[in-house]
Order: sequence, then C-alpha cells, then structure tokens
Amino acid sequence: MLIRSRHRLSLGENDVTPESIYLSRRKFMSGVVGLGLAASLPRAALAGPDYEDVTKAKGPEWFEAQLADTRWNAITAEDKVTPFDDATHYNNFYEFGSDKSDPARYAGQLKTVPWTVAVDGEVGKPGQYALEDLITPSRFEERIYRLRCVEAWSMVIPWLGIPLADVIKRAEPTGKAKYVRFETLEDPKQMPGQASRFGLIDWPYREGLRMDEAMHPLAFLAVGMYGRVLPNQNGAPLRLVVPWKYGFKSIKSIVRVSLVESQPETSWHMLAPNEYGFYANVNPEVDHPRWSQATERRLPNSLFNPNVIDTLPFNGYAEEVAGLYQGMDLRKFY
Ligand SMILES: Nc1nc2c(c(=O)[nH]1)N[C@H]1C(S)=C(S)[C@@H](COP(=O)(O)O)O[C@H]1N2
Ligand SMILES: [Mo]
Repeated sequence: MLIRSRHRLSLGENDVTPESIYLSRRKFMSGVVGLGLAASLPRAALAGPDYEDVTKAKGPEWFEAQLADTRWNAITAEDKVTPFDDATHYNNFYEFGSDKSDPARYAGQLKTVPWTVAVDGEVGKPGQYALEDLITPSRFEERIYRLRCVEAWSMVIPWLGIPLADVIKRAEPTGKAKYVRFETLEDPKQMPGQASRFGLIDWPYREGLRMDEAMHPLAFLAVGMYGRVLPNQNGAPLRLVVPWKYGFKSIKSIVRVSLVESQPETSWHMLAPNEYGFYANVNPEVDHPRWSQATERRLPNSLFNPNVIDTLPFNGYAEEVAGLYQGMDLRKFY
C-alpha cells in the first residue's frame, strides 16, 4: 500500500528533529540549550518549552515534581501547535453539554483531586489506584500530536503524560486480555450534561482499543498539555490520546481501565453504529454517511481563512500504525 506522509515523526530523545516551525513558535529550553544560557534564565523557564499564550496553572504536588523530569519534545509534528486558547475553548465533552463552548464554561467545577482509577478485568494486579501511583512510575513525556475530530476539524496539541503501554504492562494482563475498555466518571452532580434528560449518550462515556493498539508506542495517557496540568475541559485529570483515530476514541476523565476478552461497547458506536465504528481510524477514503472525511478544518480558522487541508490516512501516522490493520478491510472495519 502506498502511503502519503507529509509529516515526519521523531520517536525517542536521541532522534529529535529540530523543527523550524516548532522552534520559531516558542523558546525551547530543555537540555538542548547550552548550560551557560540555561543558568542565566529564570528558574521557571528551565521547566520546558514556554507556550506563549498558555494560562499557567499549578497541578498537584506529584504532578509538579514529575514535570521537572519531563522528556520534552519526545515526539513532535511539523505542524504549528494550536494556540492554547483554541484548544481550551473549542471542545467536545458532552458530560458538560453539547456546545463547543460548554466544557470551558462548566467543567471548572469538576473535582479532580483526589482521583482514583480502577484497573480490573483480566489482570494479575487489579486494584483501585490513586492517580499518582498509576502515573509516577514512568517519566513524563511531551508529545505533540495532531487531533482529528470525526466532525472534520483538527488541532495540534502538545500533551504531557506517559505511554498507555506502561500502565497496561504494570497491571500484568492475563492471556485472556484481548481488548482494553475505558470508562469516564459518571457523576451528574458535577457533570450537568449527564443530568439532562435529553442526553443522547448512555453514561458513562466508554471507549475501547484492541490490545495491540493499546500497546502501540503512540497510544498515550495524558495528564497535562502545553507544559502544565490538563485543563478540566480537556479531560482532567487523566485522558486517553490515540492520534491515528478520530477524536472520540480519546476518552476524557477516566476512572476505570478494564482488560477484557471481547470487543467492548463504545459510546459513539452504541449511539449510531452505522456512523461510528469501533476502530475509527482516520481515513480520508471512507466518508461519514453525512459528510466527506477527505479534508479537515485546521483550527484556528475563520470565514475568511477556512484553513482546509487534506486529511491523511491514519491522521499522518500510517508509517507507524498501518501494520496493525494488515489484511483488514478498512471500509468494513471503519
Ligand atoms: N468522556 C468524554 N470523552 C471525550 C468526549 C466526550 O464527550 N466525553 N468527546 C470526544 C471527542 S468527540 C473529541 S473530538 C475529543 C476532544 O478533545 P478536546 O476537547 O481536548 O479537543 O474528546 C473526546 N473524548
Ligand atoms: Mo470528536
């Protein structure tokens, strides 16, 4: 199969490509910068890339401690990073309402500390884990990924977190574990969208991956973005990020991770199985029944600058992930 790839990925810290666009957007101040210069900078600047328009916020103590030892820029994209303001005010998080501006307006009230995540099912080490115990055995990495929503808009977000595979391995999956199932918090008192009687989704929001997808090095668990803790509207305190799949797979505010034997039910598939599949790999050749998936609006855009670009197979990550689907009919398994 011939795969177009406009984007270069760099996996691993020894293979960081200095991207001119990335570098010009902000000061890059991790270990790459000479010590002399670094020493003369204010202390806060040593923390990592400085995203100009970011609203700073302090995370819990464990988060700030972990941040100091982050592998900045571990995976990058050539694309321009989306301004923080757009990434935090144009959201899908139906627990807080179905309007793009609802999450920014209402998610602030969600209490994210303390946070417990159940790890269960086909694992040797099931349990209720405090978020920090799940995350801190691994080093933070920064990963700049494209996020392509099934609604044909996209952004580029610098996430902070750890590989999903780390958490799965630590749980010691049994031989029966074939899929991973994720569940969002269900709490209508904190999540007004769940209290609405007109809600479409059968709460809690749930998602799933095949085991080999979940173990793929690009599959990521984010606890931060833009060098800081995750804003609530982006899925604090813990969300999945699967950059080669439509955004709805990247489930927010996770409270349960279950290793299971058969393919789990997933929210958008339950809602409209003919429109949203379990796989949901970004695919410009398979249109949504109601619109084309061949192009996307890259945010920020406007009436006068629609900023429409071609959508790439697997969202530009085909080189890395196409092998997972060898021999599968991607029209059937959409
Ligand atoms: N729990 C939950 N997770 C969710 C959603 C949601 O409504 N609820 N929306 C999904 C969709 S459709 C997209 S495109 C992304 C959007 O992530 P962002 O708001 O951080 O850009 O979150 C996904 N995760
Ligand atoms: Mo989406």
